[in-house]
Amino acid sequence: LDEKIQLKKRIADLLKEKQAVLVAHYYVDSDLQDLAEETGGCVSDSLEMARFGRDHAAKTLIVAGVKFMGETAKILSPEKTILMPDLDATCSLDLGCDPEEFAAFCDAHPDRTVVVYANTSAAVKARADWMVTSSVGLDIVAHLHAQGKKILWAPDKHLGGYIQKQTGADMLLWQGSCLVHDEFKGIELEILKESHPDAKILVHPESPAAVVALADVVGSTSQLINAAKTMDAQEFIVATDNGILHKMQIAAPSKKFIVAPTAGNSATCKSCAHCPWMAMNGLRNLLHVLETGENQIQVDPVVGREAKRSIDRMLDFAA
Ligand code: CIZ
Ligand code: SF4
Repeated sequence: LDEKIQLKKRIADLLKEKQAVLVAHYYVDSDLQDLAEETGGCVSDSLEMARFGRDHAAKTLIVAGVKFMGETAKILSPEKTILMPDLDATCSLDLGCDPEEFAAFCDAHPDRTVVVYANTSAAVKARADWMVTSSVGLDIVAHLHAQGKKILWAPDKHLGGYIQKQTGADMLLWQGSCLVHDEFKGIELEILKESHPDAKILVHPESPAAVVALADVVGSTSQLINAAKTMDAQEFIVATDNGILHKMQIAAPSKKFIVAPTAGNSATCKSCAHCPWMAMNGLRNLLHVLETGENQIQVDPVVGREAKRSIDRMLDFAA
């Protein structure tokens, strides 16, 4: 414990000295989330992380999250130095959407407006017309659908399927998935709900349709935290990465939060439903990159400029 306090103190001092700010995702370790808040950084979803980093005066952003978040920060702020605690922290959605295969898919469907989720590489964003996050994806697709546009969606099939159902838009879906959310199971959730009849079910739409169907609230991480705070219930079952429980518990200290069941795990599993790549972010490797300046995120400037168009469209829409 003492060591943790010392590490945090050293990191806080270095952040100041290097005019750096820490931007952390809700899914990373609670120590990093707390540190980001204590040092004037932010803890948020990928949309707010991108906005905060872009608008902050710091020369250096430390992005505690996964690779696409660091890349998005670099694309929006090419003049800033972007460091990440571990450059191997990636995402199954990003890995499952190879830029060349994706470009071929787009080329085969030139009549469709290309909408991609934030969880993709810079090259995939560069090929897209729009980038969206889960907090605005539904509104943007509804907007495009109202204009009579047909959509090519990538990479998350569950999120795409959910948006398709909600909006009625014509959507052709890439078949990617998040390895964390894909593990939530409808049947186990139904059984758990039977023993917690008053609990409200909060679901991120990267989860399978059978899980989404049982939800009281479907939403992005920020929307789910807000629901945890404002809904009139004492108990919640949460189907998203368990890192989010830290923020939910702070937002609603008297309420009880349970992680939704995953395949082969009991209802009370505390360590399941956690992204292995988010978990690569820790105090030690964060301190190391601050001390050494290692692990800089680079994005090819031409690719970055192309990707920025699709990101800016979303930011302008959501403004
Ligand atoms: O699952 C993720 O990686 C999410 C929810 C990212 C985000 O939009 O904050
Ligand atoms: Fe990707 Fe899923 Fe991890 Fe989010 S939780 S970074 S979508 S693998």
